Parts: sequence; structure tokens; C-alpha cells
Amino acid sequence: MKIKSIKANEILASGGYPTIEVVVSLESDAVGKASVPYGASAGSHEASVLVDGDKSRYGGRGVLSVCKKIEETITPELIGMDANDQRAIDNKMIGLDGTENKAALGGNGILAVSLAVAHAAANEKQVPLYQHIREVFGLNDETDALPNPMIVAIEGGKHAHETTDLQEYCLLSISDAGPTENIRKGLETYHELQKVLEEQGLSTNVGNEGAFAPNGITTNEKPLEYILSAIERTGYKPGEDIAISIDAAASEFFMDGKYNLSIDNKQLDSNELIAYYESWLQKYPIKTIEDMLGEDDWDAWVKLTEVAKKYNVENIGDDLTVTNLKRLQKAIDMKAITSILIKLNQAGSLSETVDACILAKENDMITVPSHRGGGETNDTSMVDLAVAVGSGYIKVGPTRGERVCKYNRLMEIERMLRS
Ligand code: 2PG
Ligand code: MG
Repeated sequence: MKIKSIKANEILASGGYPTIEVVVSLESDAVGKASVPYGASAGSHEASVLVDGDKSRYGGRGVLSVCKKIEETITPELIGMDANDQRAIDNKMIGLDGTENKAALGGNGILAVSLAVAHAAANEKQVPLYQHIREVFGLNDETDALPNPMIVAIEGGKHAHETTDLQEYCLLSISDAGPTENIRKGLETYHELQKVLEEQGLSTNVGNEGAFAPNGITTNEKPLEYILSAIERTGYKPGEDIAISIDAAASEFFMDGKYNLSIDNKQLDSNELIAYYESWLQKYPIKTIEDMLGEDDWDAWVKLTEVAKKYNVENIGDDLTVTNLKRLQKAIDMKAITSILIKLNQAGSLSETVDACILAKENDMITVPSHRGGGETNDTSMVDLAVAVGSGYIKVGPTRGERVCKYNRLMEIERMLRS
């Protein structure tokens, strides 16, 4: 399984800006290809997304210089290495980069190579990627319980204009029927939501992630009402078949020491915001909440976890923990979260991402691999990762090719496992 060649290409992500695709070929002629996404509301502690900065191309957001670094700096070191030894490959690149956040070679460049190597090795072995990941990282005890869909239904924040301050309101489709059926139930509810919004005179144009992004929505609570109504109208049991999850992406509306909920006309401190959220937990079938507080507001996170526990709600860290072992360990030590969002490109390599998932599971957390809001690609590695590590959910938007390919991959895996 020796690596023979590595090619890096500038391709387009769903946001219309470039990203990186890498093709790895082995001496056996097995080939692996992977591409990486970028976020719209990226946390400031994530692995770097390196771009050219050359304003004459894509406003500075080209990635040709990153492709060059892959071919000139990474490739010569990786040629001849064993593609099955994912940890050695990732450690080599981490060492070559030498910075805390992969600022030298780019988290985007390193991750694209890391994933393409994994795909090449899986192809060589003729096993699905999730099985290869299990084998490489010793995850063979994982059961075949598959993740359920967390379907973004209404989006605002940085993902759309003139909508909610909070970023995402999702349908958590959790019946015990398995992901294919749960995807169906979630999408039926999403389509009913369209009618609910139309009856309210709201537009049903979609945002970055292919979810509704209605302009002129009057409060940050309204989406919860609309979604609950859609669940009821579809005939599913709120909280049993379909629950609600929220991702506030609160760092985006934290300014000058206050959380600025502009459409509610409220400027709240952490305690007031937690009390406001608690009123929602009392009223709606909410099962998970994510990034409800700023990415460095640690003490408030601890308080929110205590509140969430009263309602059996999982408190998920995303910008807080950025799929980073050190920040996850801090969150564990402080009891700041109960579950964690997982994004491969926050970590910047497959090995580090799997390690974060393992640490989370050891601490009884649910892991939730997620798409990105800014620019996604048709790469579905995050789904195989979710299956490999036994994640509880995957978070993905409901429409658009780069989103539904993730659900299609999950359904394909379910068919493979059940046949
Ligand atoms: C999030 C993600 C994906 P972004 O915050 O969870 O939904 O958004 O990629 O913009 O950070
Ligand atoms: Mg988030």
C-alpha cells in the first residue's frame, strides 16, 4: 500500500469559492479522492483554512498556493509511505506543519491529503471507508447502530440574511426505525414546514445549507413554534419521532460582553440568555442544543449544562470545542458540555478527529459529525466517520446536492449492513 503519487486540485465548494481536492494513488494503482469544506461561522480556535490572499483571483480565496504546498512540501515526504498507516501519515504532516493550528500548510490541505489517503487504502482493501477507519483505529467493538439525521430546517445567523439571530433550528428524527426511515420522516416534516411558513406569509427561499431562511421572521422563538406545528401536522410524535435541536452559533451575536438578539430587541448577559433559553426548553420538544453561548464563555457553559440536564437535553459544543483534544479535555474537566459536534476540518486530520471522537465516547458523550455552512463538497467521508465511531447523529441540510449526498451515503451504508 505504498503511496505513489499525490495530486492537489483547486475545485469549487457549494459557496462558489474554491476548496481543495486531493487524489492519492498507490503503487498497486488503487486511487483515493477527497475534498474538504469550509465554514461560514468558523470558530476562532479551528485549524486554519489557508487561502492565497491574491485579490486578483476569487477575491483572495483561491487555494492554488495550498495545492502547491501539498505537492512541494507534503508529497515528497509521503511518497513510499504505507497508506494503511494513517496515524504515521497524519503525524508526518502535523510535524511538517509545526504550528498549533496548521497555519503553515493549512488544515484544509492537510485534511484533504489525510482523507484521500484513507480512501485509497480502503479502495485497495476493497472495504467501505467506515470499515477501514474502524480497522485502522481499532474501533472494531463499535456496533452497527447507525446515526440518525439532524436535519437543518430553518437557518439564519451567518447562513442567511435578515432572518433569525440564531443559526439553525433542526429536526432530530429519532424513531427506532433506522436512518433511512428517519430521513423520510424528517424530510416529510420539512416539506410540511414549507406549508406552515407559507401560511404565515413567510418566504421559503433557502440559505447556505439548503434549509428555509425566511426573511422578516419576528422572533428567535418563532421557528420553534413553526417546527412544532409541522411535526404535529405531519402526524409524528413530537419528542419521540421528531424532536428539535438548536444551534445558536452564539459567538456570532456576542458583542461587547452581551448577547445581541437583534430581532428580539434583547441584549442579554450570559445568565439572562440561559434563562431565556430555559423558557424554550420548558415549552418545546428540544433534545439537543449547540453553541448556545460564546466560544470562550466557559463558566456560562457549565451553568447551561446544569440547566439542560434538568430537561434531559444534550448540551453540544461546536465552536467551543472545535474537534480539538485539548479543548474537549477542558470541557470534560469543567463539565461544560454533554455532547460534541465533530467537524473533520476543525481538527485538520482524520487521526485527530477520530481521537476526539474516542475521547468523547469514553466520557459518555454523543458525537455528531457535521457538514459545513460556508462551502460543502460532494465528499461524504463525514458519514463514514460517523458510522465508524458510532455517532448518535449526523447534522446535514435537507436539500441541495452537496447535502443530500450525505444522507444518500448513510442510506447506502444502511442497505449494505442490512443485506
Ligand atoms: C455549525 C456549522 C454547520 P458553519 O455551526 O454547526 O451547520 O456551520 O460551517 O458555518 O460553522
Ligand atoms: Mg455549530
